[in-house]
Amino acid sequence: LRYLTAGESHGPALCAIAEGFPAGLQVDFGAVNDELARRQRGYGRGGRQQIERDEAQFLSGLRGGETLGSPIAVVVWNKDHQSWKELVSPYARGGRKFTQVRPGHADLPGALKYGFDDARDALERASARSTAATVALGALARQLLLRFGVRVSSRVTAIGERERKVGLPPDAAARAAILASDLGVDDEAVAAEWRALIDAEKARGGSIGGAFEVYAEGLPTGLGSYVHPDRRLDARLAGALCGIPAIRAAEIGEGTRVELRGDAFHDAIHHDAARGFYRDTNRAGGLEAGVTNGAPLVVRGYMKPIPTMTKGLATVDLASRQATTAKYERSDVCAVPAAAVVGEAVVAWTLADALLEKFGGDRVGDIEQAIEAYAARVR
Ligand code: EPS
Repeated sequence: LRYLTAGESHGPALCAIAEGFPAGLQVDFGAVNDELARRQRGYGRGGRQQIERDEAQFLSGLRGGETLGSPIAVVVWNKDHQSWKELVSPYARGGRKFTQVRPGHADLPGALKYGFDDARDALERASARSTAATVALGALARQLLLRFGVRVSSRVTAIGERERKVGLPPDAAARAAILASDLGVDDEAVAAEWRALIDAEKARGGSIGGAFEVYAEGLPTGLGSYVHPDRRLDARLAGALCGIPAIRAAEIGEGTRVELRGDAFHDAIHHDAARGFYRDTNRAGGLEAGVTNGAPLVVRGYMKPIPTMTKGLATVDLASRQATTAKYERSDVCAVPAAAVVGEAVVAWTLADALLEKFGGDRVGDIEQAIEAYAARVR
């Protein structure tokens, strides 16, 4: 299973092609668009989300809503392109050059690497707007996983200095609360605190980061492998999370709890006939040696504050090499709730890939049978 995305933030569209998706999945298009809408929400977002109403338009790989095993192409059109079509398009280039490069964004390293005198040539692609395409594909992976009883969810666990790690997938009531929350959290008191932090940051002219947990319940034991570093599912998940713009760290389970000793850290193993092998604790986050162990997957992504701020940081002008302040362009003060939705998408994709590797990937019904036979063996 593999995919590519393409598109610029203010270009005509974001698009993606997925290859290796199995045949026989009836896709719920409404649920795909629900994921796109979730990605657009969140307290602290900027003006762009008022302009867009992201919708996935599928071009290939399905017939009558059912996947065919052939490449799936999907487009999310940029409404805002109407205002930018003379500035950013394969056919037009315009506007003032962007030279007051923002520390923390792709502006300077991108311009130097590719030889641009206008940082827009880098920043348009580097923008997290590209994650709309990722989420459209992630929504397919999530539906595929659900078909095999695997549910992916998330919650925001930190905004700024207020971290509240949970480490447990939300139950049905908590999931509903998280979906309804503008901060992706099932605790309104915490959300109120976080809103105040975001408001204060907006007033300062700054930006604020945070963290989120992504969960997957119902995973079969044995996805991923320990036999080689690039087959370890923990490494693949960390790579997927750190591939999201602004994500600077990933944690598997309680992986950063370096103060715990071995006997307090590892999850004792039990067995009974009804449940098979199980653990009462889950500090491993559902992964041992890069392999799923049947416990819920728990991974965390940490997002740095967005580099675009009304309070421009000290920088150097790309053209004159003179000291200046960074240019401000419309942006978000906080996009952590959106990053959590993208986190779900990339985790779902990575898990779907690992699942197809283990159980084969042509047709949904074949995979289902393979999973059942395997589940009986490992019990
Ligand atoms: C984004 C759209 C962008 C930004 C944001 C993500 O729209 P615009 O640049 O038109 O405001 O709001 O991009 C960034 C945070 C960034 O640093 O580039 C989106 O749809 O997610």
